[in-house]
Amino acid sequence: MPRTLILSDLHLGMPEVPCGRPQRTPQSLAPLLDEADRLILNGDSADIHHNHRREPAVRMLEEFLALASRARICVTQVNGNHDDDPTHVDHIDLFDGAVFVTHGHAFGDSMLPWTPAHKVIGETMRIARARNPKTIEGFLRAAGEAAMAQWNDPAVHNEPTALISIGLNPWRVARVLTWWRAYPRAAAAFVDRFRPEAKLLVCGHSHRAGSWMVRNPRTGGVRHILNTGGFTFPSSPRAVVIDDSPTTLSIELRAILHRGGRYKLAPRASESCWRIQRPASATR
Ligand SMILES: [Mn+2]
Repeated sequence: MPRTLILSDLHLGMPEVPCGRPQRTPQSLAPLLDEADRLILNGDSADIHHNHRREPAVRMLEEFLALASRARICVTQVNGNHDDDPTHVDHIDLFDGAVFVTHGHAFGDSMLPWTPAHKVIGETMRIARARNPKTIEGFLRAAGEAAMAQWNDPAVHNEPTALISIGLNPWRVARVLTWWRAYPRAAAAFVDRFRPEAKLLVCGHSHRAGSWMVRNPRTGGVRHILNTGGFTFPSSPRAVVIDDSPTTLSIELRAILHRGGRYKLAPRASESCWRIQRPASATR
């Protein structure tokens, strides 16, 4: 039974902070490669655009991809706001469109409402969306362009943009909590608009792992939102594990444990599992 593993927000190259999460290295992440036939890195895998983190970020990502290649695992890289790259994809439709995968920085009007870069990001996104306002590709590319506006602004490299910085500022804490509350709804609205046929959305970006069922008050339909959280403060990482058989898709949100300096998939699902019957005529 082929298995797909979806991870997000590894943030390779981001330095650790006191009381932060354990360091990620290619070697510490290697046990996760034993668990999959296919790996989807759903954005913010490495801080490749940050002036001070680029070198370790690129090196560690390349090492991790080399380990995956040696293990014969097919890797797909999805763009996040820290690792936008035109050669990567902005989204993936899996299993005949039943599962929609995207990083999650395109859902709202601002991807990082607690940061000083909030204004330049929001303004760039607004202008970029107006050029192609109707398609999912337009929205996702606008988010990529807005993300790069942050990294092209030298001032942001001196500002704490990571979520750890919120602890220093109560106003930022409030902004994050408000954003976190609204995030599953914004995610569901994005899917309603661009992928109404999808049964599940897998995203990351907010560093708040979990599963939500969001009801659309207009249609009464329910969207399942799975967020894999992140490997840095303040989240604990999770993985979406998809086992694919000819008749059923089994989808689980699993904790990722840090034991003995290595990241491993928890043996059991931390949240409910979903089973989706595949149409008899479906092709993969
Ligand atoms: Mn992100």
